[in-house]
Amino acid sequence: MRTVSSPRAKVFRNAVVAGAVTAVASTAVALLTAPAAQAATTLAGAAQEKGRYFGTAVAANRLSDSTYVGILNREFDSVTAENEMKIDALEPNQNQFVYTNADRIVNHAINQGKKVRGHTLAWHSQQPGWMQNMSGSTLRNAMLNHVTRVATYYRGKIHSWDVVNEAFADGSSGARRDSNLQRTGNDWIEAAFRAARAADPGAKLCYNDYNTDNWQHAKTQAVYRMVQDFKSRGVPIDCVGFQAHFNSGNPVPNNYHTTLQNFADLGVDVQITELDIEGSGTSQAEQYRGVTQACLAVARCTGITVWGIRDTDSWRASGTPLLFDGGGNKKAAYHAVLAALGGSSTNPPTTTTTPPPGGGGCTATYSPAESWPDRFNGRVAVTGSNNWIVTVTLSSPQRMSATWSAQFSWDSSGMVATVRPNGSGNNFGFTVMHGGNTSTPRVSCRVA
Ligand code: 9MR
Repeated sequence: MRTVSSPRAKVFRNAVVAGAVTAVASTAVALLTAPAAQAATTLAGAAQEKGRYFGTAVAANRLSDSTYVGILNREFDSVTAENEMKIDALEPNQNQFVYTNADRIVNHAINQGKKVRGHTLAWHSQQPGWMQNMSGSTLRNAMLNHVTRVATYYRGKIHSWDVVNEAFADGSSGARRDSNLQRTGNDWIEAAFRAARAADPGAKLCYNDYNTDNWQHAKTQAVYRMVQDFKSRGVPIDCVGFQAHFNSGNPVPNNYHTTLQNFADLGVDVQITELDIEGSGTSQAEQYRGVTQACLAVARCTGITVWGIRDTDSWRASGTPLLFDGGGNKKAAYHAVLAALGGSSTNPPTTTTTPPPGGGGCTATYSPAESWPDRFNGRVAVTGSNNWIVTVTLSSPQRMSATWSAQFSWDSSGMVATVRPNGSGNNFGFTVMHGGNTSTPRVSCRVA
């Protein structure tokens, strides 16, 4: 992911550096007295500690749903547009590109510091009408033009592109899927990869498909042979995406780890790109756990993306295949994935209130606010006095990287802030770099 450079980001970085310098003197003491670092409490936070990302498909029309966006911002550090970057969406008329909805998703992700998976540059499905009616070299050129224009437009913003999607047939043939693109010549896939590399040399280029999870299946073997061939001939491919849409008729195979490892051994990254598992309760949770463990067991499995946030957001909503229920509550499957990633959901930030001592005095109420994979904001509201002193205590390895609306000073450990009014009222806030410890800062208030 590229760094977004804005004046605000620079101020933020400087604040982090300053905080780090103040903290150096007390590191030895902090190490002796600090409680054991707590486990990450979000999917993205836990995945990052394993060197991976945890993403979700996002639909642009849900970005106005605050529950949806709240979960998205808190839990995920990678985003795939569910439909908005497909060919019909981006090039509805030939050579007329419409990026509005795709940009809403990409910009949201980038503003929140999340990666973006691009989905998808070349596919037999969801083609605009004008492309469906094309064939031969006209179609080949139109496809390559689409790849070049879109990958160029998003150059520098996309972590991984699904360059080609679903190009192999189901069943036992091991053949390419018949399509207008396939009929332009068997080399259409490598042509698409070369065009994508030329347009965005920094993006990882993936082949993405479904029903490629079971190592024994002909389709899996056929994709494997194509990747092997591409690697041997220098066709630019960096990754293979396993969509991983599972249900009772297509359960998680017990050789899933073997499949991922065998592809990785070809010298490509593997990514689980559209995970959903129909079911409920323990059985669903155990399958999610198995998929997560399979990815963690393969060094080149770089991330997992689930295909939606709440069950009600899913393309298979009736199968309740996702990690959050329709109300946005964490399901057993969520807890299984988080635990498999080494995280823990036992210490979510909560509101704490310090009552005024002996009736008089003041009260400081802490409320959790925005959160990102590496940091969170907290707000404190003071009542009972305008002449207050609030103490905010962090726990190691937390550090404050930004403050606002009050005057802050720190003790020598950098963990205890003494906060006084600065003339801007009785509410203030701060950003905590949590270093994996998302426990709630403690606040207390006294009258000066
Ligand atoms: O989830 C997508 C759904 O909203 C669309 O109607 C459908 C149309 O093809 O595509 C779904 O996403 C698919 C993805 O792009 C490719 N792999 C299979 C996914 C589920 O159908």
